[in-house]
Amino acid sequence: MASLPAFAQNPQAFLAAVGKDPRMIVHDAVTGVVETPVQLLREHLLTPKELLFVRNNQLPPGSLTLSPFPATDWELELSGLVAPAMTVSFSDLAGIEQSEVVAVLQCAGNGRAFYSQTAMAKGTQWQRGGMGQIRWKGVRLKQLLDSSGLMVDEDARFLTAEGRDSPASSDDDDYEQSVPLADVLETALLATHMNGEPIPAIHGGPLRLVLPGYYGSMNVKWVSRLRFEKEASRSRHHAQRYRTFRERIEPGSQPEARAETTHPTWRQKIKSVIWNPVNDERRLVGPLTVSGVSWNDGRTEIVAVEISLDGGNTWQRVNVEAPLSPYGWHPWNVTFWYGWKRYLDGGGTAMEFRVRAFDALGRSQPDDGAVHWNPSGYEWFGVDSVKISLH
Ligand SMILES: Nc1nc2c(c(=O)[nH]1)N[C@H]1C(S)=C(S)[C@@H](COP(=O)(O)O)O[C@H]1N2
Ligand SMILES: [Mo]
Repeated sequence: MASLPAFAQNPQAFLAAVGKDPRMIVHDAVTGVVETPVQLLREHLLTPKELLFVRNNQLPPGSLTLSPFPATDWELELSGLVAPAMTVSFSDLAGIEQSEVVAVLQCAGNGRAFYSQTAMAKGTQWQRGGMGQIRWKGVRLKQLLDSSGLMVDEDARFLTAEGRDSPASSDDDDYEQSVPLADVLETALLATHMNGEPIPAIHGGPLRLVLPGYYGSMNVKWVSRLRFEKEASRSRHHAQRYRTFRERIEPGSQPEARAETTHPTWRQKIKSVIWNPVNDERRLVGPLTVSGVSWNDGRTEIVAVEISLDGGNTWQRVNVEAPLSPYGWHPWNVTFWYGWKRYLDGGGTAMEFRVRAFDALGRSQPDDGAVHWNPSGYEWFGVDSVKISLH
């Protein structure tokens, strides 16, 4: 790359320049890839902008900041199998009925580091903090189509979103993603606000496609064009990256990602994260509260969250609180007042908590998440495990 900004050499300076909390974990200070430490994530039910993870493949000039992106001349083009093709200005959107949705924004690579305990999975080694919960506001795609009198041809099977960012090198494909149109038509939001403020530039302002229930990768930032098409995008980012294998594959193997053998990282898998205590934390012997969150793709309820203190032999239910939205975190907690000391590792001081969730479709999390190992380490949703020591 030509000339890097000075702060790219220095994670601390990078965070200061962008406006993020100085305690964030910097994975890449050039394009901006930053993870939230779990201790900070658990402090808020709506993740503040200073603490929200960042994942950029590439980015538009001037967008490495928490300040809003200038919206004055922003336009969104609607093209393909839609009639009439149309361009909407940012100010047009303000005149259309507004909607809000709370949703988990999670990178498809969140948890990749846990696959790497079995065999290295290529990419940023995210642990638990490649996610946050956000309240988005904007115009529903359906509302925009209806209020503008647009007709989508029934041959249109995919919605492809293009961002205004461009590839880091001229021989790379642009970042764009396709999702099944019928599945998102009612829920897709053209978001202008994040937690009550204009979307910060680094998070895709002034306009971002928000797809509740879908992995972060599909939530295209700086969205400038929506294409309604028969086929999905051929961009490398959609056709070769952000895909998992339909069949189980051998950890460490590198099969080619072909359309017939893989699936895009679309709807989020059911998942749980223990955020209190955190791994390797030392705790005093005494009453012990364990808490965290579970969520799924929002299509059906989470019906139970269970914890095991004995390596998965026996499980008990924890208290699950109502989520802010079906697409949101379901906070849970359990307090052990007595009796748990017998689970101390061989009379020692180490203790492990394992947590899994179930939804009304009977979906749950594998005991060993590595059964879904894939070369790029996407969609980790194994039973979460945290070990602490007591003294
Ligand atoms: N235009 C554009 N949109 C994008 C990306 C990108 O590189 N360019 N990255 C995607 C990925 S992989 C993720 S995980 C989320 C991250 O959103 P955030 O940076 O606001 O946390 O944005 C998605 N949308
Ligand atoms: Mo991502």
